[in-house]
Amino acid sequence: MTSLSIASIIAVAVGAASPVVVRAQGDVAPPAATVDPSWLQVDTATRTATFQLVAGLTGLNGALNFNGFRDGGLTLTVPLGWTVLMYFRNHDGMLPHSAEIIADTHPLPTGPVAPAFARAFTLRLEQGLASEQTDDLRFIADRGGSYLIFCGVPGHGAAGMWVRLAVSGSVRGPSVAATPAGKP
Ligand SMILES: [Cu+2]
Repeated sequence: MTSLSIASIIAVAVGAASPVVVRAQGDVAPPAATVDPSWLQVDTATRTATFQLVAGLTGLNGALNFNGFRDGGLTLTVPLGWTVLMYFRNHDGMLPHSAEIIADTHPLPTGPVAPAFARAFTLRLEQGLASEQTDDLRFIADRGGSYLIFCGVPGHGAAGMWVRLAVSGSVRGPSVAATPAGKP
């Protein structure tokens, strides 16, 4: 009977402690956006970088973000000459979004502009793709430099819905990393 009583006390103690833990989690600030390594797949044989580009992955910036990042806070780096395959998906339940690779320009365009690489843009660039619609971009990163992955729906990119693409002649493989956010 003594052991049962102790078990009951422990059970009560655990039960009492649980709400405290929940409250403690609720009090802390939401975690900063993190880079999920599974977004990027690398095929060295075909020299192809495959990237999952998700519009409105989180609620950040009114969902005007790619993969939870805004204003260049994420950079995909690929070696010069590699093929880039981007699987675009609009995760935003409210707004349409699109994506294109554009030159690193300032000020930011207010709508669609000519892409920096042939076919480096999604369908319905200006109107955007509706919630959970997908499209693929496939292009060869045949010119080095800094580029923007930019939402072409008017106003979105200028409001922060862009991240970065770097095409580098001095890296051995693709990578994706969080980078300082700011104006281009
Ligand atoms: Cu958008």
